[in-house]
Amino acid sequence: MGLSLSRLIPGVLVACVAASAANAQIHTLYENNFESGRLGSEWTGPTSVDSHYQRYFSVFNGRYTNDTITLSLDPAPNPGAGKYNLYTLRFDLYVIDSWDGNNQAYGPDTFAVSLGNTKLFLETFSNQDTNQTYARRPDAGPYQMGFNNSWKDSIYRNIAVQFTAPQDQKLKLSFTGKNLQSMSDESWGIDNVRVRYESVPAPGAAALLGMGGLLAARRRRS
Ligand SMILES: [Ca+2]
Ligand SMILES: [Ca+2]
Repeated sequence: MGLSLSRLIPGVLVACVAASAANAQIHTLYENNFESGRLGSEWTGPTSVDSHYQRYFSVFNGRYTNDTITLSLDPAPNPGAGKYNLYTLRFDLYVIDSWDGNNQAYGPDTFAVSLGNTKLFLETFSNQDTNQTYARRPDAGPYQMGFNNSWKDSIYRNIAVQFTAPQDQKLKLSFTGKNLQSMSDESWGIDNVRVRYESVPAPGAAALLGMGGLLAARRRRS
């Protein structure tokens, strides 16, 4: 009995998780396209808003070089026993001017996102003929969109990062550039920042639910 249960549970678990994902409601905790031209007090660091080249970049949160800016948010409401909040951060990244990707002499030119001290995203980007770690092509670029006329620029839309967080403290999401040169040579910005969440069953709860359902089914058959 113990053996057959343990063999069956993985399938039951998958079914439970799939059912809950289909029913789960996705809520918006935060979204900002920065078209108002100002950052709220939820943003800290050397904050700035740029509107110089709106044809490509609209109004955005930037520009920065080797800086860290932080978005602080109250966590989503407690989802209740046996559940947790699964968050998804989405944003557009503007990679501006002469980023060198993995090049060791001029880089590696890195962009990172952290939750508190935990790295959620760490990739290099290039607007040159050099390799980068981020695995997909930009949605626009690289070509000259603005700022330094000598260098191309790129737009990566809808970068998505999933995470969970403690219920009893603020979410602190940090965005950081590293190994970059001066603002006129390598800079970045972010736009269309969205934080959404859904409450999903904790794995333990799903397994228990699955086992309960299985035992009930067995009882009915016997
Ligand atoms: Ca914008
Ligand atoms: Ca440029």
